Amino acid sequence: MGLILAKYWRLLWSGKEHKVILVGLDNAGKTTILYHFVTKDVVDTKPTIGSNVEEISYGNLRFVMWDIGGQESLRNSWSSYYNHTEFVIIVIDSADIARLPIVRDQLQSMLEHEDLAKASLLVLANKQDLPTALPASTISNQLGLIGIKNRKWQIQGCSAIKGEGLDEALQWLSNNVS
Ligand code: G3D
Repeated sequence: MGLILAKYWRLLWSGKEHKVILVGLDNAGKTTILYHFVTKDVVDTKPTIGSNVEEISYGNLRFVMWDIGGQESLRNSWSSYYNHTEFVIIVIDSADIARLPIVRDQLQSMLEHEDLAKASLLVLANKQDLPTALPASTISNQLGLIGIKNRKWQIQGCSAIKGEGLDEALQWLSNNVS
């Protein structure tokens, strides 16, 4: 009986776990955002070699978030994290205008991957505190988000350093869990 109850309890909880991958170019702010979700503080970050993973509770939901390294040499390994992903969060340095075409290409090839066919997409236009940051609407146009018809998507401006826009991001995830 104890064993059955333990199994039931595990199943109950496993049903509430939602896998999220955080991707984006290096320096976009992925790690800062991940640790803001965990601690609500700004932490010192180092470039992600491989990945960081954290579990985030929001209401009665549990998100398991993978922060995947964004340096050029690591981008080819992103697809090994795609399996069972419910949400893709792509983090963008809104002031890094020169690299937006790279982000657009990365995003397009991710969305074509069969393991992400059912994943919803949240674009975080980070570093909105910088004076040269493009607004989220301009980034949305440059990435061609309006053309995405086969999945739920959202773009959210944010500043991980100031902690702005991140509660809205978690709220969107929780409103769109499957
Ligand atoms: P990554 O994990 O995507 O590579 P990090 O990015 O989280 O390591 O952040 C890269 C740098 O951007 C860090 O600065 C971090 O403090 C900064 N950063 C992250 N989010 C914001 C933001 O919203 N606004 C501003 N102005 N800076 C941000 P350092 O100096 O440590 O390299």
